[in-house]
Amino acid sequence: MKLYGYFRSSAAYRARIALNLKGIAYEDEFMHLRNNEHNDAAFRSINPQGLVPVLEDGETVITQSVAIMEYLEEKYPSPAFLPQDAVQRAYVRSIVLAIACDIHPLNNLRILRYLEYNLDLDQARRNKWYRHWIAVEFQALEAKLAAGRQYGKFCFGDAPTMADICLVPQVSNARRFNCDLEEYPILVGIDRNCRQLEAFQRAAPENQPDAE
Ligand SMILES: N[C@@H](CCC(=O)N[C@@H](CS)C(=O)NCC(=O)O)C(=O)O
Repeated sequence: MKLYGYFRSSAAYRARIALNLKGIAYEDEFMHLRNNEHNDAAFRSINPQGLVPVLEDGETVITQSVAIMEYLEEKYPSPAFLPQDAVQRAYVRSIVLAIACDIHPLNNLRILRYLEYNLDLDQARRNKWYRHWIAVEFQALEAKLAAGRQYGKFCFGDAPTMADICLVPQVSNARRFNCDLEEYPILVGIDRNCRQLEAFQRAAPENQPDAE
């Protein structure tokens, strides 16, 4: 398999963790987002959205990190990163989607660039925007996990699921933007537990060959 990614891309980070948890070897193809390589015609012909990650499995091309995770889970069911029970699966997916749909898109590179170049927001205001959306959704996620009482070492019980695969890259981004995480002891504790696993460590931005 081949993964188009970028060391700092949190969506590609999800795909790397998922591949590592499944024990699947893959080849990297790096798209330097800061240098706009993802907007080249060559990459747009692979993913018209011009976003990473993209997973190639033979002739199959899969865009969207959540679709990539679901594909890997279906094709390689063991070790599973979704629970067996339908209600529990829905619970894990609700955490996945809270992060992938309600946090990440607001703080993506193209959004931050739009704020900078089209709306003339300076760095301080862009950081305020970034930290605001992290705080809104991390508060909700912390409350959800506390109320759901289903977390253990990980978001759901004591084995990593897709929820953890999404949480760790988002916490990593929050740290990069100096978000205050003190209010989220459950999220921070789960992030710490995940980062002790080799699959998460190998996927970390600083451990990628294209890391700067
Ligand atoms: N919903 C997509 C999001 C993909 C995405 O936004 N990737 C970012 C990197 S984390 C990207 O390619 N950004 C390029 C840009 O914003 O210009 C997914 O989960 O795969």
